Amino acid sequence: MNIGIVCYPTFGGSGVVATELGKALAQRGHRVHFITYSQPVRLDFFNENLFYHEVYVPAYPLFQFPPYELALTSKMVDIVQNEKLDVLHVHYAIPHASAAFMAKQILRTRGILIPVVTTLHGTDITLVGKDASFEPVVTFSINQSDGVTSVSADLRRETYEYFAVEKDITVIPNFIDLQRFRKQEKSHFRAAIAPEGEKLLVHTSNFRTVKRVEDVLRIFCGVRAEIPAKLLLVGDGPDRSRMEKLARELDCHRDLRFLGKLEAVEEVLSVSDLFLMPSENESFGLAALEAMACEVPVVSTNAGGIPELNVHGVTGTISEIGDVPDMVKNALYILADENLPRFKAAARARAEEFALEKIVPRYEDCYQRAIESVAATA
Ligand code: GMT
Repeated sequence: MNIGIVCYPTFGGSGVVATELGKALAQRGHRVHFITYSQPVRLDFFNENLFYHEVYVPAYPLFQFPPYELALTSKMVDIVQNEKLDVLHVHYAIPHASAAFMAKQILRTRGILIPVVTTLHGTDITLVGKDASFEPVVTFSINQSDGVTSVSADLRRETYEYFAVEKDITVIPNFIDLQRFRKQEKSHFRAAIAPEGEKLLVHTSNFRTVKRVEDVLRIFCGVRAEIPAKLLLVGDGPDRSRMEKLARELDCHRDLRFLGKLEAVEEVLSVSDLFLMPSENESFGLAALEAMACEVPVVSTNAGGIPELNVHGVTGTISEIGDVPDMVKNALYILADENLPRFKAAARARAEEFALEKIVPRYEDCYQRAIESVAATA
């Protein structure tokens, strides 16, 4: 197939999923065209089946808000027509699904029928999409898509609950490249970070409010009060400097490290014992899946789709959002020497259920169904 992928080319989960999907589809022989405003971070190599088309928004004094959606629409029209795409797959509803709808209408006037598949990733529904500023457009463009997928059953439930969506939503969970995300031998790194054999806790996120990084610090303090432990924080975002201040106030700053936006997150996960995900909202929890693939169990909340990944008492534990004492208790239980090996093994085994090779064909099926449904209307 000749596939167009539209996504946010950032460090965020939706961009990562879109990019990894495109790479996997290219490996499977499809031609994949990325249409975004900058080169996706994980797309920095040559592959004969991968193409990148940059969306350029011209500056003009009249534009207080540059009309990205229009430039994106025009680029989609251009690429669908000239590269003869079979399907357009847009990740994150806002504004990609509505831009795709407009592109589809323009192409129809040129005698081209392009099927559109929209993947809902989370905050496009749970946070931003619900806002009255966007809701009518989100509802309409989801209903106008020829295929709709969501990354968890919980996100599908929430979409039906808050939006007048009539379309069938197919759940296709996040997936993982088990070759890249596996426990690697990095004992020198571990010795440098935890020279006294301390337990290593880790958190990776975009440091936004929904991640509740404050709870990460408080859980860590609770654990460190009982056993020797260190904390690694990967990523960056709006709450980072507030968290640095809080770490000093809690007097745990000497036992933790803010590592910033690391590309090779699997190296940090390889030396870690426990992943903390106290999120308030999490449609799936790709960061937890990456940890589990590296044999790191997860202490998480029951937010959104996390329980569809993390199995309480098996691959980690689940607590109520904000219940820091419970998460401290659970962390200490998992980290106990008699429990940790079985949690680690179970985390990896669970991650294997989300192997890229198992999940990517489900997107191919979805494209095929969308292509057939549009052909049937011709
Ligand atoms: O985690 C984030 O805040 C980034 C966000 C995004 O849209 O890039 O991630 C969302 O999509 C990921 C990939 O499908 C999911 O694994 C994350 O759980 C989801 N984040 C939230 O729902 C908060």
